[in-house]
Amino acid sequence: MVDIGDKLPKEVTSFINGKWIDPNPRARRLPIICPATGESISMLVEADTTEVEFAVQCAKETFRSGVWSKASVDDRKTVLLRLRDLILENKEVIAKMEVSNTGIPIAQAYGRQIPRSAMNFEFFAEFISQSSNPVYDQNANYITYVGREPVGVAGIIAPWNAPMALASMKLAGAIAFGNSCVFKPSELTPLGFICFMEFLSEAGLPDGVINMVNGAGHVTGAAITANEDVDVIAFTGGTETGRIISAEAGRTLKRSVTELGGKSANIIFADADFDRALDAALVAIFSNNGQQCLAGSRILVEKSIEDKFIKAFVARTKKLKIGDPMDISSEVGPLISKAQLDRVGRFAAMAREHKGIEILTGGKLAEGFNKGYYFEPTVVRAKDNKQVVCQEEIFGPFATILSFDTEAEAYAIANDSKFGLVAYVWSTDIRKIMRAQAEIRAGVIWVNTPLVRELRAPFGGFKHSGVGRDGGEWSRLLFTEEKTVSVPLTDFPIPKLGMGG
Ligand code: TXE
Repeated sequence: MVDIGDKLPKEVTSFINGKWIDPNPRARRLPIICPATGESISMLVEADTTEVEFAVQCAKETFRSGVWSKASVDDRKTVLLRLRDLILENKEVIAKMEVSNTGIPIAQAYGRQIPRSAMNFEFFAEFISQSSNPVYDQNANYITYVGREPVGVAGIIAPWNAPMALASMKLAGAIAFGNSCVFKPSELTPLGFICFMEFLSEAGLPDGVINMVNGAGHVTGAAITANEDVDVIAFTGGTETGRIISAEAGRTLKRSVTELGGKSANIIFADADFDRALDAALVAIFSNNGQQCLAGSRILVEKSIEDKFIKAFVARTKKLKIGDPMDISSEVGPLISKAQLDRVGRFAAMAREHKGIEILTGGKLAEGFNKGYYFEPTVVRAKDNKQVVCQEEIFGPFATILSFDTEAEAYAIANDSKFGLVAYVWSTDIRKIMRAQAEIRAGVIWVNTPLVRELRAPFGGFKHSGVGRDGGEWSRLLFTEEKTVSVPLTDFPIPKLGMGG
């Protein structure tokens, strides 16, 4: 067993140009809280605008030096694969750091978060070695090809709900294509990255390619987005923050991709494989403590199976094992923060007071915990999709069940949302499935499956769930500039100007 005690620094500073920055005595300190106890386990030393500027300039100089931006694809691939190996070799310590800081049950950190983080590096290592660029040879006088170059300095701003898995997708994409990065984890969850930063040079990544700055969004994050030398922003987080970041990217003319919230419909038709749909509905809303953008938080059940489904779903929800996230048998851990706990509690209070909503289980703090941010897995039945619990992203272990009579009604409810990230569809009728995927306005449709991430395919949302996509080719579009090069094949006639007498 790894004890993370000796890995936990008293203070977490920024990591710039291959080194931890000495703590600035005048910098603001923010406590890093363990959500299982509510206690502070370390302190974050906030990077101000000057420190962010220093990180950006290091990233820019590293980029200009060509040490990484012009490194061969084979060399970049080797480093990315080594990073994958280091994550897997050190999975125990990374998982524990991450869990101590996020409350994600450790079985899910081992089963999903850490393998996914490693896979992100492997995927982009393979991707860069296999991708090619188009050549246009239709014009007899020219051959025109499209080259690609890294964009420059990528600003990567990450959320707290799946810190390593989500940030590593952006980091791996950015560096695979030769960019340098200034990366800001959520101020709530920097701990998983402590070991990771130390692996960078061990993997052979030159200093200054990945720089990490720590601090609150409106201070450190805003300093990244406002910086004119940051060329591209990759953001995952809340919709309101996405709005601010997109506006700032527009003002400073940098490209950006935003992956935001969701209120995804999980449509279960009467002809579905009931047992699989039930298992998957639980996974889709209760894994990661319900704190995931792709959660199947609105379960739409066909009327004829409604009673049967609700009975089974509620019975299983009541049996979920809530507990210390470090315990391998825990299925639901604490929420990330007191603020998030209060937020989920407010939605439960609203549900309790609303005549059109029935709380079927949960709706209150979990019993048996005298500390930490534990909320009881909650299931409510709503009569009308217009109600707040059906419209807002609650981001907690909180499922809302609605019923429908017809296909048209199911699609109308699914689309009656400002979000459009994911939709789940359960049916054994292929024609119905094809109609569903055509009707539903969401970036990802999962048919008869819970969460699956195909990294080659685009991931992202319609409407308020974000702008842009990532994954294989879409990450390449984000993190590279295209350069169209035309080369003549013949001495075609060039008009002769200035020959007049
Ligand atoms: O996220 P924020 P919050 C949703 C979820 C949650 C809500 C709010 O509904 O309840 O968002 O969560 C940085 N300039 N999701 O407020 O603030 C911030 O420091 C630059 C969905 O905790 O968006 C952090 O690093 N950066 C979701 C990151 O943005 C700024 C994941 C995300 O935090 C900034 C998380 C600013 N002005 C929450 N303000 C998903 N899509 O998976 C904040 N940040």
